[in-house]
Amino acid sequence: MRRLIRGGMLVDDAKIVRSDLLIEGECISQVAINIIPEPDMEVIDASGLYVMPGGIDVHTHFNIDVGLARSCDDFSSGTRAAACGGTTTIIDHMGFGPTGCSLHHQLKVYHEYAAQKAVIDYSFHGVIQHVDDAILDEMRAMVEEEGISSFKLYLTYQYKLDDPAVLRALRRLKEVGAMATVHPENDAAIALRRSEFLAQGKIAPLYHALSRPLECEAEAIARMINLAKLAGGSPLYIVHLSNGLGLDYVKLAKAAGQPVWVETCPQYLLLDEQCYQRDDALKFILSPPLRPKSEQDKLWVGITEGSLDVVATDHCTFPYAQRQILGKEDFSRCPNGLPGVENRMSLLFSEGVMSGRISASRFVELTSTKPAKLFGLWPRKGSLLPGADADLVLFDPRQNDVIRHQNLHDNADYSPYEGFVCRGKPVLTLSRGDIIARDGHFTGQAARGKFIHRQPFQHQEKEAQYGQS
Ligand code: DUC
Ligand code: ZN
Ligand code: ZN
Ligand code: ZN
Repeated sequence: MRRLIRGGMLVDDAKIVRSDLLIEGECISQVAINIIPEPDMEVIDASGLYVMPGGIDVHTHFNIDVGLARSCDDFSSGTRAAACGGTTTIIDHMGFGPTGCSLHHQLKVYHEYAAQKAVIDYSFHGVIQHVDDAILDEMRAMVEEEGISSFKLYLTYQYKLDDPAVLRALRRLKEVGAMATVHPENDAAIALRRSEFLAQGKIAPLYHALSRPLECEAEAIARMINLAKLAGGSPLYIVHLSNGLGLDYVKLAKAAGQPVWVETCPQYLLLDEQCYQRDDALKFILSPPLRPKSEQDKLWVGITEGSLDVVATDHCTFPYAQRQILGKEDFSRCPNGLPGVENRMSLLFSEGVMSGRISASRFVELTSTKPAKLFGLWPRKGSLLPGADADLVLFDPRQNDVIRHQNLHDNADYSPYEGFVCRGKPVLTLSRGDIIARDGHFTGQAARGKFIHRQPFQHQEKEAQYGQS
């Protein structure tokens, strides 16, 4: 099967060129100014459309049990929603398993969750619940045999790691060619503040935010950067950055040549702490919490100047009905997380590209190419090079789209972005050459997604540098 995408504006992370693109089977086979259609080619007219690498969302939590509740999107609903919004690959986070369980135990659980369900290609980040010799020994096999080349360290929640455990993990991850990703928040400071608020009867959602101020996050970012340096310069990826002070610490480290990268999410760019004054404030409980509007502006500077590397979602769905039951009497009983996997591409296209803050190439870098390079997927994913998987999203800048939860495909009962007007719309999503979504509806086959065996980090770092030169 050959598909010819004609007359579109092809966008990669470096340039925009009006060009045609030919797909043969699952891969891109040719990119050229004028490809003559042949009888066996299905022609897709892309005039007026941006043709870009499909989105890569490296931060989702399908099926995760956070103790208070289990998130209600699985690999079927979550990846369908992703596809409808122009995302063609996800890296989900393995959730916590039984105390003391091995890395391979959780990998098996997650393979079972995803197989026969995912409709787009996928991988997993490992999760380091505890550190001992057995876990450290397993890491190499995870990278070399299982294709899992990144691991999450939590500094808060049930399985938070202490500094010696973090140091030991970072040293070994560097050795085996894996990226450490971190949820940085100072758990002890948060626990103290939370217990003080609750003792005073301060149970409203606003106190969720006040119990974890930005200093808790920024302190933990600085600590992780220094521990990564002490570990010999292990590669470090900071997830869901919500504030400017944390970004300043990252910029210092980057300026000193330390291998540190940072992600933010649409909610931190577009929503702010005013949401905690609303009657439905429980809809916005997540960690880190939403910040003052002034922090949004600092993150947008990072997006435009290049110090922020990736925009992902942290998609983690708990319905409003459930939040009300669990969290009405006590903010700390409300499970944390926001949905958004279907809206990431549209929101950043609208508020980034259409608003004139960033170029379409920078959009591709943030949503697809950089995550692919950092997490061992490039150039198979995140590129328009011949030989790459034909994972594409076609955006129409002439169409507006109003976000309504009733039109989304996740299992939530609300959208935090309800009523938001997006300028520009993903009108076609292709995954390995298949048309899997059109005009916001899923058109692909069930369970067609494949597990992607990712490359070790070291290898990708070299390619990434090569690609940027
Ligand atoms: N924060 C959330 O709000 N939800 C899931 C995990 C996380 O770190
Ligand atoms: Zn987190
Ligand atoms: Zn997360
Ligand atoms: Zn639909």
